[in-house]
Amino acid sequence: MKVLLTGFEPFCGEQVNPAWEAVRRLPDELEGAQLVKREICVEYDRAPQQLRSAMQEEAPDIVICVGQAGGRAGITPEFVAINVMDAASADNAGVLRSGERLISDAPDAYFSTLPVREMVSALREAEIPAALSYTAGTYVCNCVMYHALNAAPQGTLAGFIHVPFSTAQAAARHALVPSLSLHTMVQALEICVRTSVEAWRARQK
Ligand code: PCA
Repeated sequence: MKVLLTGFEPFCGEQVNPAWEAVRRLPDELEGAQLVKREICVEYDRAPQQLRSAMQEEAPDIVICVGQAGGRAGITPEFVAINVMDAASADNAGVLRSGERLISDAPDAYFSTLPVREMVSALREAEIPAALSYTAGTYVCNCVMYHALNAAPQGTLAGFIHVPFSTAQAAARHALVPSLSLHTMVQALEICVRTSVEAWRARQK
């Protein structure tokens, strides 16, 4: 079986995106599952295309997209993606969106099909701060999560996890912001992959 993981390029003036930095450090195999990793851009128009092409090429059983949520203090699996783009910041192509739907004739929202509650429990069990999040925002992360769920064939688990700033990003700032080490983020993603693989296998029985 195959797990597709995506992480974003840096955005909003940051030098790195801890989401991609953590995703690219994951092993190529975990729990007997092959892990395929892709970096995607922070652009409303191109990011969904990049994700959809990767999903078509790889035909994964599980899709886990990962993004940075600066200011959050732990790992936050996302519960829901909503059909809107609406952010004060422009994307990396300079595009601003204010209230447009992502896909005009598609549902208002999709719930994650990843085992988000089990992920949060397993993360806490491993002493990694984590909480379920009920908003993935209205910027490119929500956009990618929505497209992942819209594109996922029946039986494919898909969803999104936000990670905080890395300690390196936080240390580069004068004001204190919450952060986790990349090492912890990699550990956290491994736990999330394991939990998802278990959930996928349980469904096959
Ligand atoms: N975080 C942004 C977009 C890219 C990323 O890593 C977001 O939360 O929408």
